[in-house]
Amino acid sequence: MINETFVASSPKEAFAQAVEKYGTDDLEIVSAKQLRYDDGQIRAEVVIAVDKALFREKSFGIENFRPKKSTEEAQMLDEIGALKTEIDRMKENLTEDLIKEESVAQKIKDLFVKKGIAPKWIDTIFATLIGTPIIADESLLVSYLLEEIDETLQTKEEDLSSPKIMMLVGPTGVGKSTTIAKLAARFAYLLERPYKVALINLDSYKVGAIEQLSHYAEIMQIEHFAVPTPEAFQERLEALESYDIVLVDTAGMSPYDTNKFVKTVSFVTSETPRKLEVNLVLPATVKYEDMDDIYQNFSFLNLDSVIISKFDETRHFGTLLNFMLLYKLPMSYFCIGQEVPDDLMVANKEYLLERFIGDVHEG
Ligand SMILES: Nc1nc2c(ncn2[C@@H]2O[C@H](COP(=O)(O)OP(=O)(O)OP(=O)(O)O)[C@@H](O)[C@H]2O)c(=O)[nH]1
Ligand SMILES: [Mg+2]
Repeated sequence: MINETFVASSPKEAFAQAVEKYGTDDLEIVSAKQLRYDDGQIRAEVVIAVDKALFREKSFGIENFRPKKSTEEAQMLDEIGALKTEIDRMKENLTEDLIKEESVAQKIKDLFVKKGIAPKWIDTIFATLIGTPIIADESLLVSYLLEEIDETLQTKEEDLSSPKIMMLVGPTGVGKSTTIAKLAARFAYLLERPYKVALINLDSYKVGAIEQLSHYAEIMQIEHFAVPTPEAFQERLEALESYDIVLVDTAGMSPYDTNKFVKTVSFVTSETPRKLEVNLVLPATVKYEDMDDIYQNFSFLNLDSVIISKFDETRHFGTLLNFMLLYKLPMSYFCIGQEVPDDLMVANKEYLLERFIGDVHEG
């Protein structure tokens, strides 16, 4: 409470002032007295007790009571307020953009991973795109990834300008012998000029392996030989020195078959009269879980290229692409069916990419 004094010529008038100010006569009167002032006049003083807040409100008004800010301070506060609103708006937009970018990138990553591409490879590409408009735009991002795949893929041109030995290695049943027959027919009969071709079979494990190759060789009238040891291999190659192309078939090996593996390595590392090109035959149907094992085991043979077989047996090429992106081996030929000699083509990136794009667009 606070004591407030009203002064007038009579106590009645002084009280009337208090009633007028507070709008009520229900006021607590503390004292009422008449005094002679220094100027000789007699005046009445009525003191009432009022609530502090009510006193401030009635005396100064609520607005007036607040401490007055200087114009400069008020201006600054206004500016800070505007700035804060702007920051809040920017924060909102930024979060929206980030969420949008993240969801576009995540969606495309999920799609490519679903198609068999390794998340690690995608992350490496995305890391180079942060802050660019590409990462926030679905179709730009898909095109960018496809371009990256295209650039990373390598093909090996068919080069028959000098004599060579081509050995085909790979897991069991991937189509090595069939591909040898297709290649033999291509080189001997289907190119601009005929090449002198011979076949050597190192596969002494599989029942009927020699017969399988002999069958094709006899139809095509191409020389064919089976050799049991690296020494015999060496001798045979020397005897075939006048041939343009010697194709060498090997036993299919599971990546865990050490016996066959050691034997094949001994053939590969034996002295040959000319360079031996080792080609891994990999089916387009390769399983994601098997990829690493296949590479780890066969890369010991110093692979020159990869021949992709069984293109016709799948519509999903992501895992195969993943293998090529990860190990960066050039592709040399594609086998697109069982028919000898027709179902063979020189490797071509567009052919593979078109099929992959078809698969991606199916979602
Ligand atoms: N659909 C399809 N089948 C193929 C292709 N290439 C080979 N094959 C088939 O795959 C099977 C195995 O072929 P082979 O040539 O004997 O395979 P391989 O790698 O020599 O097998 P092993 O010597 O036992 O390791 C055969 O039935 C072939 O007809 C192809 O491109 N597409
Ligand atoms: Mg075979």
